[in-house]
Amino acid sequence: MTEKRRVEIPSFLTVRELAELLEVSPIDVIRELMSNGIIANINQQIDYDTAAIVSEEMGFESAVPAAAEADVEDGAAELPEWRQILRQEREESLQERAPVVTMLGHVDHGKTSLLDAIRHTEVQAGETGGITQHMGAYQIRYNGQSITFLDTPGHEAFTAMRARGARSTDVAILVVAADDGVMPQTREALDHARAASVPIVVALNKIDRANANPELVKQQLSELDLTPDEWGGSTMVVPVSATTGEGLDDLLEAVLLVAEETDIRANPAGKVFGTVIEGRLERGRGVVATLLVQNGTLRVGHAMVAGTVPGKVRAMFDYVGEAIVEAGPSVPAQVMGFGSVPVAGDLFEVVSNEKEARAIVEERNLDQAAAAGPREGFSLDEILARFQAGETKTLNLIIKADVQGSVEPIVNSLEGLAHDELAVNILRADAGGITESDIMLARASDAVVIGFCVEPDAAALRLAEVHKISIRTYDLIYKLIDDVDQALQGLLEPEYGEVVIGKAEVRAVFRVRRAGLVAGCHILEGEARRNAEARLWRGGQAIWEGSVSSLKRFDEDVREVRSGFECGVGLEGADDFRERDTIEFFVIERIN
Ligand SMILES: Nc1nc2c(ncn2[C@@H]2O[C@H](COP(=O)(O)OP(=O)(O)OP(=O)(O)O)[C@@H](O)[C@H]2O)c(=O)[nH]1
Ligand SMILES: [Mg+2]
Repeated sequence: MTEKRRVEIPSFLTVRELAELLEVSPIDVIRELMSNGIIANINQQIDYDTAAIVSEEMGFESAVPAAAEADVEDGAAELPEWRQILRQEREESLQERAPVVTMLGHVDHGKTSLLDAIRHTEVQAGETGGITQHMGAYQIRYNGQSITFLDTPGHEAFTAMRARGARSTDVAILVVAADDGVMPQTREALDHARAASVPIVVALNKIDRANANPELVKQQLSELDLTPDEWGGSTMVVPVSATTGEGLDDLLEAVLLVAEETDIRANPAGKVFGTVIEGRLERGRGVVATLLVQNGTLRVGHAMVAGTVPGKVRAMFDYVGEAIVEAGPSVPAQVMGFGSVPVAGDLFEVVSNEKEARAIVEERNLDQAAAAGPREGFSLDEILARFQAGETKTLNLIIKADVQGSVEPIVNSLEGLAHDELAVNILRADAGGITESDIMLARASDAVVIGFCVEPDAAALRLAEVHKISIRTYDLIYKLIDDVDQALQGLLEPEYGEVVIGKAEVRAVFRVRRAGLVAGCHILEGEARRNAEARLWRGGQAIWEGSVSSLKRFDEDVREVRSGFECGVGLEGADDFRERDTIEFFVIERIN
């Protein structure tokens, strides 16, 4: 038997591209698709699964491209790390757990509102400007079944949070406003969900709006290969309104239905691990981290490690703030007891004791240091040296934010601001209040301290006053970015140029005692100014250029003369005026 030819098929491709790959006629591909019940034209996109079926039936062995293959084990495409660890649990120890559902979508499409409507609370109204800036975790009960929800922000700055939200979840709800349709972060969120192999339910929100156009949005969804099931596709698209509550039951039913198709189990008695959803420094409470337990049961007193942060669970709270002593699979818990703020998105695990936690951290730190090597161009000394040598023009910044999850989007957005020759240098970016140490660093590096939802403490304020260090605080990320942008503009080397302010025609020439030769002029346009520069034109040629030495109306010295008026103009050192010459007045101004 001849061996099947192997073809590498990308996640999405058109019928034409598949035909080219297989070196067959597109007609044959279309015919094969039809025999599988799929009516497609030559330019239509099909997904990997469909393409794989067709190519297999046409006698090929299909495979994902080599680059993607590294991440694929046993046919499970890019399983998030926690799922891979979970596979080490024995089958018989696995029990049902609450599905974890992440709200994803473009800014303002109603993710938080939907979640509030589901929970009957009012978080959305309480957020600054109604814009979600970190990740929230909640648990609800629906028809006797628990469901864990993660809320993510839709603003473009928060890519990493959406990616983390998609990776930590069982089901993604892609929220699309029916009056706005598919937008950039809708696509981005979809990519994250697909990259994490997470099933998607679409919530077509705001259908109460008069300008809602659900049919158009469904069309857009189809183009993203999210064809609604009512149109013969396989995506559940549920029309809802967070405002009226319409469709919420259908949405939850759809989510539970989709969840049935995935493995939503864990071992409550197994190895305790999960994902850091959020970490923050709270006044009076210290480090508080929101952890989503994904396997095992986290208990007060457990020693733990999250990334390179060791800790011990001193107290735990559920999402409404009630103290709890344990949290099992799918339970989001606010945990106190980490040594510093853990990084959102990192995995955490319980270890046997604090000593082991510290040992693991030490090892990881060593590994990281070895892997990172000396960091090019990021050492403070280096930046300072270059700055002092005038080699770079940089704005040095120290960023402090309330939660770890905000640090990253702020840093990313700020780094994206760099103008041609100007760099933004972030010397420190951490979660936590503004302290003396930040001010000292700022002083040493001529940096500006920026606080996001945090304030300087009294000692820091004092020190900042003494050393005249500027501290700016914000509670909206966009204002922060705007301000820094403005500051950067201010740092730009100013550029000066000529701005013509007026033109005059010489109508008579006088010789005046002491003032010398004076041109009797009529201002044709704009104005003449005493402190302006001027250029004398004759027959299309500039014959003189210099400063205005006198400007008079009748006998009086004046500062300016507007168009339509007569005046006497003296030009420094010019002694050759003729009738019909023109004088152009200009000033040198900053033009950027
Ligand atoms: N009419 C109507 N308005 C809605 C609906 N859902 C949300 N809104 C409004 O849309 C705006 C944005 O809602 P949010 O819930 O904050 O949107 P979001 O997706 O969480 O926004 P980010 O978290 O910033 O990405 C608010 O003014 C809501 O009142 C809805 O179903 N109908
Ligand atoms: Mg929101």
